[in-house]
Amino acid sequence: MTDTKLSKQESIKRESHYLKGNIAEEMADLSTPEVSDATYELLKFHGSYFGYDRDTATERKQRGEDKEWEFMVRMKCPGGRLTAAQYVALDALAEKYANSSLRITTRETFQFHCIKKVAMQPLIRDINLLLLSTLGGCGDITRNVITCPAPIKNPHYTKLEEDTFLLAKHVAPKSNAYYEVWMDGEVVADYPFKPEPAASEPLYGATYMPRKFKIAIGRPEDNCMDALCNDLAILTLFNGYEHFGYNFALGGGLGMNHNQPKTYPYLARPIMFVPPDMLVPATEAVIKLQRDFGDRSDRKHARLKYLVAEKGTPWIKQELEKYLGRAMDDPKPMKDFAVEDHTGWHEQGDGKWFLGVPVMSGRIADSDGAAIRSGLREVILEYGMDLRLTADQNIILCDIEASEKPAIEQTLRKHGIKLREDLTPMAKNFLACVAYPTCGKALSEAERVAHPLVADIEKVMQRQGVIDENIAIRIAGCPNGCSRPYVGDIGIVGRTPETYALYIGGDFEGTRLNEKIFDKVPFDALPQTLEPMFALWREKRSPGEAFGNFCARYGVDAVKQTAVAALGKEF
Ligand code: SRM
Ligand code: SF4
Repeated sequence: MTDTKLSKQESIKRESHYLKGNIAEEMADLSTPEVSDATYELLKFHGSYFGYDRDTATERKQRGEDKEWEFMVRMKCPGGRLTAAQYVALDALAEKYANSSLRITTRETFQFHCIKKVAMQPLIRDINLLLLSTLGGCGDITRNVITCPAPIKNPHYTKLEEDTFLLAKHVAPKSNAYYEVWMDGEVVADYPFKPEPAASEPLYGATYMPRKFKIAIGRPEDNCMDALCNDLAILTLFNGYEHFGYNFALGGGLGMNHNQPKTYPYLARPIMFVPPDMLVPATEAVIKLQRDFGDRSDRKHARLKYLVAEKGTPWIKQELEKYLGRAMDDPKPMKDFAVEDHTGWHEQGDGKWFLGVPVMSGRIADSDGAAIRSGLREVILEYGMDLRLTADQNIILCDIEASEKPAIEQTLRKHGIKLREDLTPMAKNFLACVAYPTCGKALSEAERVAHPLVADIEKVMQRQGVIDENIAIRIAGCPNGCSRPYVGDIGIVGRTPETYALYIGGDFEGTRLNEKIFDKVPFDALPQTLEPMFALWREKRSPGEAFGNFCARYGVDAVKQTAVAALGKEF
C-alpha cells in the first residue's frame, strides 16, 4: 500500500510523535475556542471529541455569531469499576467543568459534556489524580475493556475481573505524550489499569490501529454487555468453577451508513480456543492482525469485521497462528447465550447485597422528573460503597448490608429515582445513545426522546397485553449504532431529523442481528407502527417466545406485512 492511498488520519498519527502533536500548544491558546484538524483527530486518543452545541448553532449563525464550541471527555474505566470517593469526586468535576451531569456510556464508563477549552486541562488532570484516565477513551486504539459488571463473589466473576484488568493494562497505549500534555509529565501513583508510560508504542507502533478496536470479556451464560458486538469477544469457559480457557470470537462491529451496503453491522465469529496461559499473547495476536491487515485507506472499511467477513474465518485463524507460532484448536462447544438482569437487589455471595439502579439513557442529572444525581450522591456519600457502571447504561451499588437496604431504597425514591420494580421490563431494558445536542453525527434525537417514546410504547404494549414481557428496544440517532440497536428485539435508527428506520428480529441474548422493515417512520408514528406487530406476537407466539425470536421464526417479512396491512401503508 502506498502513502498516497492512506487516509489523512494515518499521516496525522504518524507525524504526531506518539500522540503528542500540537495539542498542548493549541489547548493553551485561549484566543480561539477551536482546534486544528490534526489536534481534533489526536484529541480522540486522549479521550476527547471537539464539537459544538447543535441546538444553538442555527440561531447563532442567523445572528452572525460563532458556534458554541465545546469538548466531550470520555474516561477509561475497565469493567466500569469505581470507588465511592472517585464517584463523588467525578460528580463534583461534572458540576465544576461540564454540564452538571455524568453520562454512563454503553461501554461502562462516564462521559462529560459541554466542556470549554479552558477547563480541559484541569478536568483531565483531576480525573488522573483520582487514579482514573481518559487515555484511549476514543481514537484508533483499544477502547474501554468491558466485562460483566455484577459484583458477585465467586470464581466466575473473580476471573472475569482479573482478566479485564490484566488486558486493560496490557493493551493501554504507552505513549508518555498524554502525561506531558495534561499532567506536566507527572504520572500519578499506580492503579490497577495504568500503563507504564514509554517514548514509543511497542504493541501498536507509530500509527496505532487502523480504526477503533473493542474488547469484551464475558461468559456466554451472561452476555449482558453484548460481547459479540466487539472486535474481540473473549468468551470465558468454565467447567463448574474450573476455568479451562477461552473461545475467541472476532469481528463484531455495528457502524454502517444508510443505503451503503458495503457498510454493515456484523457479529463476532468464533475463531479459536485459547488455553488459559495464552490469554495475553492471543489478544496481542488479534491486535497485531488488525494492526497489520486492517484497511488504512478507507475508514468506512477499516474495522476488523470487514477482514473477517471478506477473508473468512479459516484465513483469520491461520494468520493468528502465524503470530502465535503454533496451531490453535477450534472453538470449544459453549453454553447457550443468556442475559442476566443486574438491576434490582441481588445477593453477592459474601453475605452482602448489590442494587442495580436503572438510569434512563445513562444520564445522571437532576431534572424536573427525578433528582438522580442528588439521590445517587447522597447514598454513595452516606454508605461509601464501590460502584459499577454497566453496558446497559445503569449503575450498580455494591457491598450493601441487608440492614441498609430499606434506607437506601428510601433515599433513592425520595429523589424520584425509579427502581427495577417501578419500571416495566421494556423501560428497564431501553437503551438510547447520546445524539443531540452534543453528537456531531446525530441525524435525529435519541436520548432526549427516550422518556416520551417509552411512555407511548408502554401504552401500546399495555393495550396488547404484552406489557410485562422482557423486550430490548434500542434507539440511536444515526446508523453508527452506539446504543447497539441492531442486536435488540427492536432497533430504531435515526434517518432524518423526523424519521427513523425500524428493525426487528434480533434476539434479547445478543446473538442475532435484526433486519430493517421500514426506512422512514415518523417519530410520532413509531408506537402505532409497533402495535400490530405486538398484537400478532401475542396471538401467534409459542409459550414464552420473545418478540425478536417470534419475528425470526414467523418471518420478519410476514410480520412486516401484517403491520403494513393494519396500517394501510409502508414507511
Ligand atoms: Fe459510539 C462515534 C457515543 C458506543 C459505534 N460514538 C461516536 C461519537 C464519538 C460521535 C462522533 O464520532 O462524532 C459519539 C459521541 C456522542 C456524544 O456527544 O457524546 C459516540 N458511542 C457513544 C456512546 C457515548 C453512546 C452511549 O449512548 O453511551 C458510547 C460510548 C462508549 C464508550 O464508552 O467507549 C458509544 N459506539 C458505541 C457502540 C456500542 C459498543 O461499543 O458496545 C458502537 C457500536 C459498536 C461498534 O463499535 O461498531 C459505537 N460510535 C460508533 C461509530 C461507528 C463505528 C464504525 O465502525 O462504523 C461511530 C462513528 C465513527 O467511529 O466514525 C461512533
Ligand atoms: Fe451519535 Fe450516532 Fe452514536 Fe447516536 S449512534 S451517539 S447519533 S454517533
